Amino acid sequence: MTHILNYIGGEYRNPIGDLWLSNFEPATGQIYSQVASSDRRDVDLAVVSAMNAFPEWSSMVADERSRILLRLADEVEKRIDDFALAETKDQGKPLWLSRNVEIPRAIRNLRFFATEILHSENSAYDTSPTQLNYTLRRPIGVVGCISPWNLPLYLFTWKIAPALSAGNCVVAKPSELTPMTAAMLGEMCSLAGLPAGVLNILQGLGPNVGQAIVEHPEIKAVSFTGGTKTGETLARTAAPMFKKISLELGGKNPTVIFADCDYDKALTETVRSAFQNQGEICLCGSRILVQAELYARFKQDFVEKARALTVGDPLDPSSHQGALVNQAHMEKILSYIDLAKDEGGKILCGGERVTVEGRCKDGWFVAPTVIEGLPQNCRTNQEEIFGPVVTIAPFETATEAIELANATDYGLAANIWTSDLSQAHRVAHDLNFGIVWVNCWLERDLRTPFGGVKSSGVGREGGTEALRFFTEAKNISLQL
Ligand code: TXE
Repeated sequence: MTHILNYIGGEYRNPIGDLWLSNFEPATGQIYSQVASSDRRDVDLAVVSAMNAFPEWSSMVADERSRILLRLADEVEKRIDDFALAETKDQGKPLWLSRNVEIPRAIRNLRFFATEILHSENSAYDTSPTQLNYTLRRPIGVVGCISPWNLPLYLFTWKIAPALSAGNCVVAKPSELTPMTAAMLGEMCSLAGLPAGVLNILQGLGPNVGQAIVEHPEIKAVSFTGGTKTGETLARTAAPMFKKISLELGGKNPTVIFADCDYDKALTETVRSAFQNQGEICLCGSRILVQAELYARFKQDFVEKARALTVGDPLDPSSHQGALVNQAHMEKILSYIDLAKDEGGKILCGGERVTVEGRCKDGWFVAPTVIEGLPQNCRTNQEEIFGPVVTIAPFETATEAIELANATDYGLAANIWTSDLSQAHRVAHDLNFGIVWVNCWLERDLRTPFGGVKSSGVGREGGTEALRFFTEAKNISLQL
Protein backbone atom coordinates (compact mmCIF):
# COMPACT_ATOMS: atom_id res chain seq x y z
CA MET A 1 0.00 0.00 0.00
CA THR A 2 1.24 3.48 -0.87
CA HIS A 3 2.41 5.69 2.00
CA ILE A 4 2.05 9.43 1.49
CA LEU A 5 4.93 11.14 3.31
CA ASN A 6 5.88 14.64 4.32
CA TYR A 7 8.34 16.55 2.15
CA ILE A 8 10.67 18.51 4.43
CA GLY A 9 14.07 20.02 3.64
CA GLY A 10 13.98 18.54 0.15
CA GLU A 11 13.39 14.94 1.35
CA TYR A 12 10.45 12.67 1.90
CA ARG A 13 10.11 11.75 5.58
CA ASN A 14 7.84 9.70 7.76
CA PRO A 15 5.90 11.67 10.36
CA ILE A 16 7.87 11.84 13.62
CA GLY A 17 5.01 10.29 15.59
CA ASP A 18 4.72 7.43 13.04
CA LEU A 19 0.94 7.87 12.93
CA TRP A 20 -1.01 7.33 9.71
CA LEU A 21 -4.48 8.06 8.35
CA SER A 22 -6.37 5.89 5.91
CA ASN A 23 -6.87 7.53 2.53
CA PHE A 24 -9.92 6.49 0.51
CA GLU A 25 -10.69 6.43 -3.18
CA PRO A 26 -14.15 8.07 -3.22
CA ALA A 27 -15.26 6.29 -6.38
CA THR A 28 -14.82 2.85 -4.79
CA GLY A 29 -15.18 3.69 -1.10
CA GLN A 30 -11.99 1.66 -0.49
CA ILE A 31 -8.79 2.58 1.36
CA TYR A 32 -5.91 2.77 -1.10
CA SER A 33 -3.12 4.50 0.81
CA GLN A 34 -1.94 5.72 4.19
CA VAL A 35 -1.25 9.39 4.80
CA ALA A 36 1.25 10.78 7.30
CA SER A 37 -0.59 12.15 10.32
CA SER A 38 1.89 14.84 11.28
CA ASP A 39 1.99 16.90 14.44
CA ARG A 40 3.68 19.91 15.99
CA ARG A 41 7.12 18.24 15.86
CA ASP A 42 6.93 17.87 12.10
CA VAL A 43 5.90 21.52 11.83
CA ASP A 44 8.91 22.53 13.94
CA LEU A 45 11.21 20.58 11.63
CA ALA A 46 9.65 22.12 8.53
CA VAL A 47 9.92 25.63 9.96
CA VAL A 48 13.60 25.20 10.81
CA SER A 49 14.32 23.97 7.31
CA ALA A 50 12.33 26.87 5.82
CA MET A 51 14.16 29.39 8.00
CA ASN A 52 17.51 27.95 6.92
CA ALA A 53 16.53 28.21 3.27
CA PHE A 54 15.17 31.76 3.52
CA PRO A 55 18.40 33.84 3.25
CA GLU A 56 19.42 32.24 -0.05
CA TRP A 57 15.92 32.09 -1.59
CA SER A 58 14.88 35.60 -0.61
CA SER A 59 18.07 37.20 -1.87
CA MET A 60 18.08 35.35 -5.20
CA VAL A 61 17.37 37.70 -8.10
CA ALA A 62 13.80 37.40 -9.35
CA ASP A 63 14.96 36.05 -12.68
CA GLU A 64 16.64 33.06 -11.04
CA ARG A 65 13.66 32.28 -8.78
CA SER A 66 11.46 32.56 -11.83
CA ARG A 67 13.53 30.05 -13.80
CA ILE A 68 13.36 27.47 -11.02
CA LEU A 69 9.59 27.85 -10.67
CA LEU A 70 9.15 27.60 -14.44
CA ARG A 71 11.14 24.37 -14.35
CA LEU A 72 8.80 23.15 -11.61
CA ALA A 73 5.84 23.85 -13.91
CA ASP A 74 7.61 21.95 -16.69
CA GLU A 75 8.23 18.93 -14.46
CA VAL A 76 4.54 18.75 -13.55
CA GLU A 77 3.58 19.15 -17.19
CA LYS A 78 5.82 16.25 -18.23
CA ARG A 79 3.78 14.03 -15.89
CA ILE A 80 0.41 15.64 -16.45
CA ASP A 81 -1.32 12.28 -17.00
CA ASP A 82 0.03 10.85 -13.73
CA PHE A 83 -1.05 13.96 -11.83
CA ALA A 84 -4.52 13.89 -13.39
CA LEU A 85 -5.02 10.22 -12.56
CA ALA A 86 -3.80 10.73 -8.99
CA GLU A 87 -6.13 13.72 -8.52
CA THR A 88 -9.12 11.76 -9.75
CA LYS A 89 -8.34 8.72 -7.63
CA ASP A 90 -7.91 10.87 -4.52
CA GLN A 91 -10.80 13.28 -5.00
CA GLY A 92 -13.44 11.47 -7.07
CA LYS A 93 -13.72 14.06 -9.87
CA PRO A 94 -13.93 12.93 -13.51
CA LEU A 95 -10.56 12.23 -15.10
CA TRP A 96 -11.35 14.48 -18.08
CA LEU A 97 -11.80 17.38 -15.63
CA SER A 98 -8.48 16.71 -13.89
CA ARG A 99 -6.64 16.19 -17.18
CA ASN A 100 -8.11 19.02 -19.23
CA VAL A 101 -8.87 21.70 -16.66
CA GLU A 102 -7.47 21.37 -13.17
CA ILE A 103 -3.91 20.08 -13.56
CA PRO A 104 -3.34 22.43 -16.54
CA ARG A 105 -4.62 25.27 -14.38
CA ALA A 106 -2.25 24.27 -11.57
CA ILE A 107 0.64 24.41 -14.05
CA ARG A 108 -0.62 27.80 -15.22
CA ASN A 109 -0.61 29.08 -11.62
CA LEU A 110 3.08 28.23 -11.30
CA ARG A 111 3.94 29.85 -14.63
CA PHE A 112 1.82 32.93 -14.00
CA PHE A 113 3.45 33.88 -10.68
CA ALA A 114 6.92 32.78 -11.84
CA THR A 115 6.69 35.37 -14.60
CA GLU A 116 4.68 38.01 -12.76
CA ILE A 117 7.67 38.76 -10.53
CA LEU A 118 9.65 39.68 -13.64
CA HIS A 119 7.23 42.50 -14.39
CA SER A 120 6.24 43.88 -11.00
CA GLU A 121 7.29 47.37 -9.94
CA ASN A 122 8.07 49.23 -6.75
CA SER A 123 7.10 52.86 -6.12
CA ALA A 124 9.20 55.98 -5.69
CA TYR A 125 7.92 59.41 -4.56
CA ASP A 126 9.98 62.50 -5.30
CA THR A 127 8.79 64.48 -2.30
CA SER A 128 11.04 67.48 -3.00
CA PRO A 129 14.33 68.09 -4.86
CA THR A 130 16.18 66.95 -1.72
CA GLN A 131 13.81 64.24 -0.39
CA LEU A 132 13.11 60.91 -2.02
CA ASN A 133 10.74 58.22 -0.69
CA TYR A 134 10.84 54.77 -2.19
CA THR A 135 8.94 51.67 -1.18
CA LEU A 136 10.38 48.19 -1.33
CA ARG A 137 8.26 45.08 -1.03
CA ARG A 138 10.15 42.45 0.91
CA PRO A 139 9.23 38.77 1.38
CA ILE A 140 7.78 38.07 4.80
CA GLY A 141 9.90 35.05 5.77
CA VAL A 142 8.28 31.69 6.47
CA VAL A 143 4.59 31.57 5.52
CA GLY A 144 1.87 28.95 5.85
CA CYS A 145 -0.46 27.80 3.05
CA ILE A 146 -3.45 25.59 3.88
CA SER A 147 -5.69 24.30 1.12
CA PRO A 148 -8.90 22.24 0.85
CA TRP A 149 -9.95 19.04 -0.89
CA ASN A 150 -12.19 20.22 -3.71
CA LEU A 151 -9.58 21.47 -6.22
CA PRO A 152 -6.50 19.94 -4.59
CA LEU A 153 -3.47 20.79 -6.73
CA TYR A 154 -5.08 23.84 -8.27
CA LEU A 155 -5.69 25.57 -4.92
CA PHE A 156 -2.41 24.32 -3.45
CA THR A 157 -0.42 25.92 -6.29
CA TRP A 158 -2.66 29.02 -6.24
CA LYS A 159 -1.15 29.74 -2.82
CA ILE A 160 2.39 28.41 -2.93
CA ALA A 161 3.18 29.94 -6.36
CA PRO A 162 2.84 33.60 -5.28
CA ALA A 163 4.36 32.86 -1.86
CA LEU A 164 7.48 31.30 -3.38
CA SER A 165 7.73 33.76 -6.26
CA ALA A 166 7.76 36.65 -3.81
CA GLY A 167 10.79 35.10 -2.07
CA ASN A 168 9.17 33.44 0.94
CA CYS A 169 9.82 29.93 2.19
CA VAL A 170 6.67 27.93 2.68
CA VAL A 171 5.19 25.35 5.04
CA ALA A 172 2.14 24.06 3.19
CA LYS A 173 -0.58 21.59 4.00
CA PRO A 174 -3.07 20.04 1.57
CA SER A 175 -6.30 18.56 2.87
CA GLU A 176 -5.98 15.20 4.61
CA LEU A 177 -8.74 13.98 2.26
CA THR A 178 -6.76 14.72 -0.91
CA PRO A 179 -3.04 14.57 -0.08
CA MET A 180 -1.68 12.80 -3.17
CA THR A 181 -0.89 15.42 -5.82
CA ALA A 182 0.65 17.87 -3.32
CA ALA A 183 2.86 15.01 -2.11
CA MET A 184 3.87 14.27 -5.72
CA LEU A 185 4.82 17.92 -6.16
CA GLY A 186 7.69 17.40 -3.67
CA GLU A 187 9.57 15.18 -6.11
CA MET A 188 9.00 17.73 -8.88
CA CYS A 189 10.56 20.43 -6.65
CA SER A 190 13.69 18.33 -6.26
CA LEU A 191 13.84 17.67 -10.01
CA ALA A 192 13.40 21.37 -10.75
CA GLY A 193 16.29 22.30 -8.46
CA LEU A 194 14.24 24.16 -5.87
CA PRO A 195 16.66 24.56 -2.95
CA ALA A 196 15.92 22.23 -0.04
CA GLY A 197 13.62 23.76 2.58
CA VAL A 198 12.10 26.43 0.32
CA LEU A 199 8.84 24.44 0.06
CA ASN A 200 7.88 21.98 2.79
CA ILE A 201 4.73 19.91 2.39
CA LEU A 202 3.14 18.51 5.53
CA GLN A 203 0.35 15.96 5.60
CA GLY A 204 -2.22 15.40 8.30
CA LEU A 205 -5.30 16.58 10.10
CA GLY A 206 -6.39 20.21 10.23
CA PRO A 207 -6.87 20.48 13.99
CA ASN A 208 -3.41 18.89 14.58
CA VAL A 209 -0.87 19.87 11.98
CA GLY A 210 -2.96 22.68 10.45
CA GLN A 211 -3.50 24.30 13.81
CA ALA A 212 0.22 23.89 14.65
CA ILE A 213 1.13 25.75 11.44
CA VAL A 214 -1.19 28.63 12.34
CA GLU A 215 0.14 28.77 15.92
CA HIS A 216 3.83 28.59 15.07
CA PRO A 217 5.47 31.89 16.09
CA GLU A 218 7.93 31.83 13.17
CA ILE A 219 5.16 31.53 10.57
CA LYS A 220 4.27 35.15 9.99
CA ALA A 221 1.43 34.87 7.46
CA VAL A 222 -1.16 32.23 6.64
CA SER A 223 -3.15 31.88 3.45
CA PHE A 224 -6.16 29.58 3.88
CA THR A 225 -8.97 28.24 1.70
CA GLY A 226 -11.66 26.11 3.27
CA GLY A 227 -14.81 26.15 5.35
CA THR A 228 -16.08 29.33 7.06
CA LYS A 229 -16.05 27.70 10.53
CA THR A 230 -12.40 26.68 10.11
CA GLY A 231 -11.64 30.21 8.90
CA GLU A 232 -13.14 31.57 12.12
CA THR A 233 -10.94 29.30 14.27
CA LEU A 234 -7.92 30.27 12.25
CA ALA A 235 -8.61 34.00 12.60
CA ARG A 236 -9.06 33.62 16.36
CA THR A 237 -5.64 31.95 16.64
CA ALA A 238 -3.75 34.22 14.27
CA ALA A 239 -5.14 37.65 15.20
CA PRO A 240 -3.59 37.96 18.71
CA MET A 241 -0.25 36.97 17.18
CA PHE A 242 -0.62 39.82 14.62
CA LYS A 243 -0.20 37.47 11.70
CA LYS A 244 -1.26 38.41 8.24
CA ILE A 245 -4.13 36.18 7.15
CA SER A 246 -5.96 35.64 3.90
CA LEU A 247 -9.18 33.64 4.17
CA GLU A 248 -11.03 32.27 1.15
CA LEU A 249 -14.14 30.68 2.61
CA GLY A 250 -17.46 29.32 1.49
CA GLY A 251 -20.10 30.63 -0.88
CA LYS A 252 -23.83 30.40 -1.54
CA ASN A 253 -23.76 31.92 -4.95
CA PRO A 254 -26.75 33.20 -6.93
CA THR A 255 -27.20 32.72 -10.67
CA VAL A 256 -29.55 35.45 -11.94
CA ILE A 257 -31.15 34.70 -15.32
CA PHE A 258 -33.07 37.46 -17.09
CA ALA A 259 -35.71 36.74 -19.74
CA ASP A 260 -33.63 38.46 -22.43
CA CYS A 261 -30.58 36.20 -21.99
CA ASP A 262 -28.91 34.16 -24.71
CA TYR A 263 -31.07 31.20 -23.75
CA ASP A 264 -29.02 28.23 -24.95
CA LYS A 265 -25.77 29.55 -23.55
CA ALA A 266 -27.35 30.50 -20.23
CA LEU A 267 -28.92 27.07 -19.91
CA THR A 268 -25.77 25.11 -20.76
CA GLU A 269 -23.52 27.22 -18.56
CA THR A 270 -25.95 27.19 -15.63
CA VAL A 271 -25.94 23.38 -15.70
CA ARG A 272 -22.15 23.53 -15.62
CA SER A 273 -21.98 26.14 -12.86
CA ALA A 274 -24.42 24.10 -10.77
CA PHE A 275 -22.85 20.66 -11.12
CA GLN A 276 -19.22 20.87 -12.26
CA ASN A 277 -16.95 18.89 -9.95
CA GLN A 278 -20.10 17.45 -8.24
CA GLY A 279 -20.95 21.00 -7.14
CA GLU A 280 -17.86 20.94 -4.91
CA ILE A 281 -16.53 24.33 -6.02
CA CYS A 282 -16.91 27.39 -3.82
CA LEU A 283 -17.86 29.30 -7.02
CA CYS A 284 -20.71 27.00 -8.07
CA GLY A 285 -24.09 28.70 -8.46
CA SER A 286 -26.41 26.98 -5.99
CA ARG A 287 -29.34 29.46 -5.92
CA ILE A 288 -30.77 29.84 -9.40
CA LEU A 289 -33.09 32.83 -9.85
CA VAL A 290 -35.02 33.05 -13.12
CA GLN A 291 -37.19 35.95 -14.37
CA ALA A 292 -40.86 34.98 -14.13
CA GLU A 293 -41.71 35.03 -17.84
CA LEU A 294 -38.89 32.57 -18.57
CA TYR A 295 -39.26 30.49 -15.41
CA ALA A 296 -41.44 27.56 -16.57
CA ARG A 297 -39.45 26.97 -19.76
CA PHE A 298 -36.06 27.32 -18.11
CA LYS A 299 -37.02 25.08 -15.21
CA GLN A 300 -38.19 22.32 -17.50
CA ASP A 301 -35.10 22.42 -19.72
CA PHE A 302 -32.73 22.75 -16.77
CA VAL A 303 -34.21 19.74 -14.99
CA GLU A 304 -34.08 17.74 -18.20
CA LYS A 305 -30.40 18.56 -18.64
CA ALA A 306 -29.63 17.81 -14.98
CA ARG A 307 -31.34 14.41 -15.32
CA ALA A 308 -29.30 13.68 -18.43
CA LEU A 309 -25.97 14.15 -16.62
CA THR A 310 -24.22 10.81 -16.22
CA VAL A 311 -23.09 10.07 -12.69
CA GLY A 312 -20.48 7.35 -12.89
CA ASP A 313 -16.95 6.03 -12.63
CA PRO A 314 -14.67 9.10 -12.79
CA LEU A 315 -12.33 7.12 -15.07
CA ASP A 316 -15.09 6.70 -17.65
CA PRO A 317 -14.86 9.57 -20.18
CA SER A 318 -18.65 9.63 -20.47
CA SER A 319 -19.18 10.46 -16.76
CA HIS A 320 -20.22 14.07 -16.29
CA GLN A 321 -20.14 13.77 -12.53
CA GLY A 322 -17.90 11.63 -10.32
CA ALA A 323 -17.94 10.70 -6.64
CA LEU A 324 -18.22 12.97 -3.59
CA VAL A 325 -15.05 13.36 -1.59
CA ASN A 326 -15.94 11.10 1.35
CA GLN A 327 -18.77 9.30 3.04
CA ALA A 328 -19.31 11.99 5.69
CA HIS A 329 -19.64 14.63 2.99
CA MET A 330 -22.10 12.48 1.03
CA GLU A 331 -24.18 11.99 4.18
CA LYS A 332 -24.09 15.71 4.88
CA ILE A 333 -25.42 16.41 1.38
CA LEU A 334 -28.16 13.80 1.70
CA SER A 335 -29.15 15.30 5.07
CA TYR A 336 -29.52 18.71 3.39
CA ILE A 337 -31.84 17.14 0.82
CA ASP A 338 -33.96 15.79 3.71
CA LEU A 339 -33.88 19.21 5.30
CA ALA A 340 -35.04 20.81 2.05
CA LYS A 341 -38.05 18.46 2.01
CA ASP A 342 -38.82 19.30 5.66
CA GLU A 343 -38.66 22.97 4.77
CA GLY A 344 -41.31 22.44 2.09
CA GLY A 345 -39.09 22.09 -0.96
CA LYS A 346 -40.17 20.01 -3.94
CA ILE A 347 -37.46 17.77 -5.42
CA LEU A 348 -37.67 18.21 -9.21
CA CYS A 349 -34.93 15.70 -9.95
CA GLY A 350 -32.26 13.67 -8.15
CA GLY A 351 -32.55 13.75 -4.39
CA GLU A 352 -30.86 10.43 -3.71
CA ARG A 353 -27.66 8.42 -3.62
CA VAL A 354 -26.69 6.74 -6.89
CA THR A 355 -25.29 3.22 -7.06
CA VAL A 356 -22.82 2.74 -9.88
CA GLU A 357 -22.36 -0.86 -10.98
CA GLY A 358 -18.96 -2.57 -11.15
CA ARG A 359 -15.81 -1.36 -9.41
CA CYS A 360 -17.63 1.74 -8.10
CA LYS A 361 -20.53 -0.10 -6.42
CA ASP A 362 -19.49 1.18 -2.94
CA GLY A 363 -18.57 4.68 -4.11
CA TRP A 364 -20.11 7.90 -2.81
CA PHE A 365 -22.33 9.26 -5.56
CA VAL A 366 -25.36 11.59 -5.39
CA ALA A 367 -27.60 12.48 -8.32
CA PRO A 368 -27.77 16.10 -9.54
CA THR A 369 -30.62 17.54 -7.50
CA VAL A 370 -32.89 20.49 -8.25
CA ILE A 371 -35.28 21.82 -5.59
CA GLU A 372 -38.15 24.26 -6.02
CA GLY A 373 -40.47 26.14 -3.69
CA LEU A 374 -38.12 27.37 -0.98
CA PRO A 375 -37.78 30.94 0.31
CA GLN A 376 -34.30 32.48 0.32
CA ASN A 377 -34.23 32.67 4.13
CA CYS A 378 -34.53 28.92 4.79
CA ARG A 379 -31.48 26.88 5.82
CA THR A 380 -31.26 25.08 2.46
CA ASN A 381 -30.78 28.46 0.80
CA GLN A 382 -28.56 29.91 3.51
CA GLU A 383 -26.04 27.16 4.29
CA GLU A 384 -23.29 25.96 1.99
CA ILE A 385 -24.15 22.40 0.88
CA PHE A 386 -21.11 22.05 -1.39
CA GLY A 387 -22.56 19.27 -3.51
CA PRO A 388 -24.76 18.67 -6.57
CA VAL A 389 -27.78 20.38 -5.03
CA VAL A 390 -29.36 23.63 -6.24
CA THR A 391 -32.59 25.49 -5.67
CA ILE A 392 -34.55 27.32 -8.35
CA ALA A 393 -36.97 30.24 -7.83
CA PRO A 394 -38.63 32.96 -9.92
CA PHE A 395 -38.27 36.75 -9.66
CA GLU A 396 -40.16 39.62 -11.31
CA THR A 397 -37.87 42.65 -11.55
CA ALA A 398 -34.17 43.45 -11.42
CA THR A 399 -34.72 45.06 -8.03
CA GLU A 400 -36.24 41.88 -6.67
CA ALA A 401 -33.46 39.77 -8.21
CA ILE A 402 -30.83 41.87 -6.44
CA GLU A 403 -32.70 41.61 -3.14
CA LEU A 404 -33.01 37.81 -3.39
CA ALA A 405 -29.44 37.35 -4.58
CA ASN A 406 -28.04 39.46 -1.75
CA ALA A 407 -30.12 37.67 0.91
CA THR A 408 -27.21 35.60 2.19
CA ASP A 409 -24.41 35.90 4.74
CA TYR A 410 -21.98 34.78 2.05
CA GLY A 411 -20.56 37.04 -0.67
CA LEU A 412 -18.18 35.12 -2.88
CA ALA A 413 -19.48 35.06 -6.46
CA ALA A 414 -22.58 35.86 -8.50
CA ASN A 415 -23.56 35.11 -12.06
CA ILE A 416 -25.80 37.25 -14.32
CA TRP A 417 -27.31 36.25 -17.67
CA THR A 418 -28.80 39.05 -19.79
CA SER A 419 -28.38 40.57 -23.26
CA ASP A 420 -28.89 44.09 -21.87
CA LEU A 421 -25.43 45.22 -20.81
CA SER A 422 -26.75 48.34 -19.08
CA GLN A 423 -28.90 46.11 -16.93
CA ALA A 424 -25.95 43.76 -16.37
CA HIS A 425 -23.85 46.66 -15.17
CA ARG A 426 -26.54 48.05 -12.83
CA VAL A 427 -27.22 44.65 -11.29
CA ALA A 428 -23.53 43.74 -10.98
CA HIS A 429 -22.95 47.08 -9.28
CA ASP A 430 -25.57 46.33 -6.62
CA LEU A 431 -24.72 42.69 -5.98
CA ASN A 432 -22.75 42.33 -2.77
CA PHE A 433 -20.19 39.76 -3.95
CA GLY A 434 -16.44 39.82 -4.59
CA ILE A 435 -16.73 38.32 -8.07
CA VAL A 436 -19.51 38.82 -10.64
CA TRP A 437 -19.54 36.92 -13.93
CA VAL A 438 -21.78 38.29 -16.70
CA ASN A 439 -22.78 35.90 -19.49
CA CYS A 440 -20.01 33.48 -18.51
CA TRP A 441 -18.88 31.39 -15.56
CA LEU A 442 -15.46 30.49 -14.17
CA GLU A 443 -13.63 32.56 -16.76
CA ARG A 444 -10.39 33.39 -14.97
CA ASP A 445 -7.76 35.98 -15.76
CA LEU A 446 -5.15 35.35 -13.08
CA ARG A 447 -4.34 39.06 -12.85
CA THR A 448 -7.76 39.89 -11.41
CA PRO A 449 -8.56 40.06 -7.67
CA PHE A 450 -10.17 36.89 -6.37
CA GLY A 451 -12.11 36.63 -3.10
CA GLY A 452 -15.33 37.31 -1.28
CA VAL A 453 -17.04 39.63 1.19
CA LYS A 454 -19.01 38.93 4.40
CA SER A 455 -18.71 35.28 5.54
CA SER A 456 -16.88 34.38 2.32
CA GLY A 457 -13.62 35.68 3.65
CA VAL A 458 -11.04 38.35 4.14
CA GLY A 459 -8.48 39.53 1.61
CA ARG A 460 -7.94 38.91 -2.07
CA GLU A 461 -5.82 36.48 -4.02
CA GLY A 462 -4.68 36.67 -7.64
CA GLY A 463 -2.18 38.83 -9.52
CA THR A 464 -0.66 41.74 -7.64
CA GLU A 465 -3.05 41.19 -4.70
CA ALA A 466 -1.37 37.86 -3.95
CA LEU A 467 2.12 39.32 -4.26
CA ARG A 468 1.11 42.15 -1.92
CA PHE A 469 -0.20 39.65 0.61
CA PHE A 470 3.02 37.66 0.57
CA THR A 471 5.28 40.75 0.96
CA GLU A 472 5.66 43.59 3.44
CA ALA A 473 6.06 47.18 2.28
CA LYS A 474 9.12 48.99 3.56
CA ASN A 475 9.29 52.71 2.88
CA ILE A 476 12.67 54.39 2.81
CA SER A 477 12.77 58.16 3.14
CA LEU A 478 16.07 59.52 1.92
CA GLN A 479 17.28 63.11 2.37
CA LEU A 480 19.81 64.05 -0.24
O1 TXE B 1 -12.94 22.10 5.21
P1 TXE B 1 -11.92 22.58 6.28
P2 TXE B 1 -13.65 20.70 5.19
C1 TXE B 1 -16.54 24.15 2.84
C2 TXE B 1 -17.61 23.22 2.42
C3 TXE B 1 -17.30 21.99 3.18
C4 TXE B 1 -16.85 22.59 4.48
C5 TXE B 1 -16.00 21.73 5.30
O2 TXE B 1 -18.85 23.74 2.82
O3 TXE B 1 -18.39 21.15 3.34
O4 TXE B 1 -16.10 23.73 4.07
O5 TXE B 1 -14.97 21.14 4.51
C6 TXE B 1 -7.48 22.44 7.30
N1 TXE B 1 -6.29 24.93 11.62
N2 TXE B 1 -15.42 24.19 1.95
O6 TXE B 1 -14.03 20.17 6.51
O7 TXE B 1 -12.02 21.74 7.49
C7 TXE B 1 -7.89 21.12 6.68
O8 TXE B 1 -7.04 20.08 7.10
C8 TXE B 1 -5.69 24.92 10.43
C9 TXE B 1 -15.32 25.34 1.14
O9 TXE B 1 -12.74 19.86 4.40
O10 TXE B 1 -12.07 24.02 6.39
C10 TXE B 1 -7.80 21.44 5.21
O11 TXE B 1 -6.44 21.37 4.77
N3 TXE B 1 -6.12 24.21 9.38
C11 TXE B 1 -14.10 25.42 0.40
C12 TXE B 1 -8.28 22.88 5.14
O12 TXE B 1 -8.11 23.40 6.46
C13 TXE B 1 -7.23 23.48 9.52
C14 TXE B 1 -13.33 24.26 0.10
C15 TXE B 1 -9.77 23.02 4.75
O13 TXE B 1 -10.54 22.18 5.58
C16 TXE B 1 -7.92 23.45 10.75
C17 TXE B 1 -13.50 23.17 1.02
C18 TXE B 1 -7.42 24.22 11.82
N4 TXE B 1 -8.00 24.26 13.03
C19 TXE B 1 -14.53 23.17 1.89
N5 TXE B 1 -9.00 22.64 10.60
C20 TXE B 1 -13.90 26.54 -0.54
N6 TXE B 1 -14.39 27.72 -0.22
O14 TXE B 1 -13.26 26.37 -1.55
C21 TXE B 1 -8.98 22.19 9.32
N7 TXE B 1 -7.90 22.68 8.67
